[in-house]
Order: sequence, then C-alpha cells, then structure tokens
Amino acid sequence: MRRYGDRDPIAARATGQGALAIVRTSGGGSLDLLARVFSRPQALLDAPGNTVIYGWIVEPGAFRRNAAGPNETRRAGTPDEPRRVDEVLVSVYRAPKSYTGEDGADISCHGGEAVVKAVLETLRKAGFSDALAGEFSFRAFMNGRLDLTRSESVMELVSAKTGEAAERALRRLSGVLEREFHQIREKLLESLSAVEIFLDYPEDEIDGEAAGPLPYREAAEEALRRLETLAASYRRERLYREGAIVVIAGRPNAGKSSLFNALLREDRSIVAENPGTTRDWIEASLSFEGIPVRLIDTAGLREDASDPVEEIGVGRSREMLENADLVIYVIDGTAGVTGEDRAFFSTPKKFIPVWNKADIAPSGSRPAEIFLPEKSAALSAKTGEGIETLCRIVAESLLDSQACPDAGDSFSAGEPPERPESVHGLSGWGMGLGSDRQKDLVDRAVFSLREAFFLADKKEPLELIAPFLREALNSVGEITGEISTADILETMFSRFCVGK
Ligand SMILES: Nc1nc2c(ncn2[C@@H]2O[C@H](COP(=O)(O)OP(=O)(O)OP(=O)(O)O)[C@@H](O)[C@H]2O)c(=O)[nH]1
Ligand SMILES: [Mg+2]
Repeated sequence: MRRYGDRDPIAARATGQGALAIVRTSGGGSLDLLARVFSRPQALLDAPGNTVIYGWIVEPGAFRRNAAGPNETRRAGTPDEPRRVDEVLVSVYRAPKSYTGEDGADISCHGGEAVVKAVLETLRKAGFSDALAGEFSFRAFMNGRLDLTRSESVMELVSAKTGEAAERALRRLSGVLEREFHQIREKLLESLSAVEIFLDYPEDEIDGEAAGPLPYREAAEEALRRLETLAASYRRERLYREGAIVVIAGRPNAGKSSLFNALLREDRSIVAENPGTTRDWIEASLSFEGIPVRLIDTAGLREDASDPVEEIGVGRSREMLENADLVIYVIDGTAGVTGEDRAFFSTPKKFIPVWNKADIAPSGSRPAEIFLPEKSAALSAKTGEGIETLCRIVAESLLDSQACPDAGDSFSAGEPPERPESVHGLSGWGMGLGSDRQKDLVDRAVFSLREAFFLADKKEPLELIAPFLREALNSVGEITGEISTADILETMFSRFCVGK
C-alpha cells in the first residue's frame, strides 16, 4: 500500500472526458522510466526542461537494439514491431521547475477510455505507481512549491462551479491568503518574541515599550482583528464554493415550473394548465450572480391532493423544503394570496414571495405586508418580465444569510464586521478563507488570542499568557504549513540585542 510521502515515480490521468487526455507523471527517475516505454528514448532523456517531445508510447522493451532499422520495412505483428499504445506529445519538466518540484512529464494522449487505460497500464509495467488523490499537490507542498492555502485553492479550482467561485480560488492560488497569514504571523511573532525574551532574560534591559504587561500587545491585537475578519468572511466564501439549495414552491398551478424553465432558459419542467402537473421534484444547476445554486422545482403544495401519486409528490416537496437554504414561493397572481399561502408564510423558512402572472394579474392587489420592497418580486414567468430582479434578490438574500458571523464565533456581541479594505487596504470581501481546515485553525487562533488578552487584562504573569500566544502562532503556522520554532528564535534574536 503506497502512502503520501513516498517518493516513487507516480502517474495518473489528470483530465476528464474529451478528445485528448493528459496523463501526468512525476518523481525522481520518472523520465528514465518513461524512456523505457517511449519510441524516442534518447530524445526524451536529452530533452531540456519545459520542452515538448513527439513520439509514441510503446510496450516496454519494444525497442531493442536489434529491432528493424529505419531503412528496413517492418510488418505489423512481427516480433520486432513494437506494440504501439498511442501517439503522444510529452511535456518534459525537470526539477525544481515543475508543479511538484520533481522531474516529470505530462503525456498528452488521445482521450478515449481504452487509450488512457492502455497508456496507464504501460506506465505501470514501466515501473510507475498510481498516484494517490492529491499526491502531485502534496509533493508540490513538500517541495516548497505551494503553501497549504495555495494547495487547497488548486483543489477549489478543480471543482469550481461558477466563474466567481473560480476567481476567488484563483486569488488564493496567487497567494493573497498566504501573504495575509504571513503578515498575521509576523504580528504574532513580534509580540511573542518580546514575551519570550522577557521571560528568558527578565533582568536584561529591554526598551520601555516591551516591558509592559503584554509586550507588543498592539501587534497581537492587530493579528486578532485580521483573523476575525477572515473568520467572518468564511460563510460567504463557502457559499461561492459549495453553493446553495433553492427550492421553488407554491400552490398547484401557481407557475412554479414556468418560473423554473424561465430561470433556466430551457423547457425542462412540464408546464400545463391543470393543477398537479409536477409530480416529482426536478433539479438543475445554475448560477445566481456567481453563486452556484441547485434549483429545485416541486409539486404544488395542497392539503387535498387529487390522487395518491400527487400526495407522494406533495410529501416530497415538503422534504425538499426542509433542506432548502432559500425558498422562492410562487403565488398565482390571478388567484391572489390564499389561506394555504399564509400557512406557509408562518413557517420559519427563509423565502422570497413571488407574485406571478403579472402580465394578466395587476400587482397592485398584492398584500403589502408580504410583498416588501426589495424582498419580493412581481414577475411573469411567461413573458420573462421581472425575472432579472428576482435573480438579484435571490443572490442578495443568499449572501445576506451568510454575512452575519456565527453567533459568538468571530465577534463580540454588537461589533459589526469590519471590511478588510477599511482596515488594511486589502482586497475586501474578495479575500477569504478557502477551506473548513483553514476556518478551524483561524477559530483556534482567535480563541487562543482572546484567552491571552483576557489573562493580560487580569494582569496575570507572562508565563501564563505566553502559551496562548504560542498556540495562536502555531495555528496560523499550520494554516500555511510552515510551523517552526526556529522562526520564533530567529525573529527574537534579530529584534533584540541579548548578546552583550
Ligand atoms: N399568463 C401567464 N400564465 C402563466 C404564467 N406562469 C404560468 N402560467 C400558466 O399557468 C399554468 C400553470 O403553470 P405551471 O408552470 O405548470 O404551474 P405549476 O406551479 O408548476 O403547477 P403544478 O406543477 O401543477 O403545481 C400554465 O397554463 C402556464 O402557462 C405567467 O406568468 N403568465
Ligand atoms: Mg409544475
């Protein structure tokens, strides 16, 4: 069983379905192994890094010295004819200038399942192992090519569902978050190194600033503020990454399926004038202003379903409503708001009321207490009028529910979230955390720092406070993957003169 951290030459398909596929290889000695199954071994071995070589993947050992020379005719199937697996282009990388930091090659072959399988099988015969999930990025991290935040953003990019989600991941890949954590770390180091020196050499002369109850407290406070800002932005980042479930509900015949189709710009769900048309829920993926959404059309809600099948459908609609992050509640404008609609409005579910069929039903008759401006929409699923407004309201509403930080999680009560740019000139909400792992570590750091300040306020001795600062620093170091006590020492001695 292979493990992360092995250094064997590895190979794996790196692309999905298509006319061409890329099989990526990496590891010390990988080019030598590849040469064993490549029609032009010497050309490959001589190739400088970042060059592309044309050739064939062939069965291992096929090119023997006594194989037919270039001027001799060879017939397919004769013992000397190598079995050709695929015609390929090989991009050659040489350490350290590669994604993983190791020697390696990307084999661009044909994309058919059978071809890719045969190429991988041939590579196995040559001595490559199958790469584990994420192993190339793991190696990139181990070889110092990517920090952990950037490694995670690679994974994000691979699964990004909307342009906005991809853009946010790209920002993280470019190192925005890594730099922010470095700066936070620097701030913490300033404070902690002053504390350490104070503990180690209490009799030494230390400038007045450092000799207070918690030396360089402002630096640690700034670190806390920045960590809190990152924590507060996380739910929003997760929304762009993981998306939301939006359910279209309402009474039979309200125009739910028509709206579903209009939002999708496609006739996906059956529309008919008889109530009870939609029996089972139907879903589609789409983007609301960059937020990936699973949009679900459901069977109309009514107590007295006309037959058992419709009844099951209504049951399923209610299940979908349970799971919804947001409900688009459609009202048939020609029928107005009924008792059943009002029953729904009294549930705690977050919903947007939609007054449908505005082309034939005047929207003036809408009850104002339900149809609040900017929180509801009047539209016609038939003509498309008002759909854009609904999309905007859906996006705002989804973002709204993510904006407030978890209760007691990141802010003391009553404190509004600060936008990063207002504090540090950074890129506003655009810079946020990229994974639950990062969020957990940020939370841990925030917890440790709050504990440190709590003790400092109580004038507790530095011996008690220092471990919390160290914990915060370790958590931040873990985020980027660079914890090292040597760093603490280096910063400490470069800032204080103790060698007298
Ligand atoms: N004039 C007008 N008719 C509409 C509009 N939206 C839907 N309709 C009509 O209303 C009827 C019902 O539409 P559907 O979209 O099937 O309604 P539904 O809510 O999905 O109905 P069930 O699936 O039965 O619950 C159809 O005849 C539609 O053409 C609209 O905006 N304007
Ligand atoms: Mg329907």
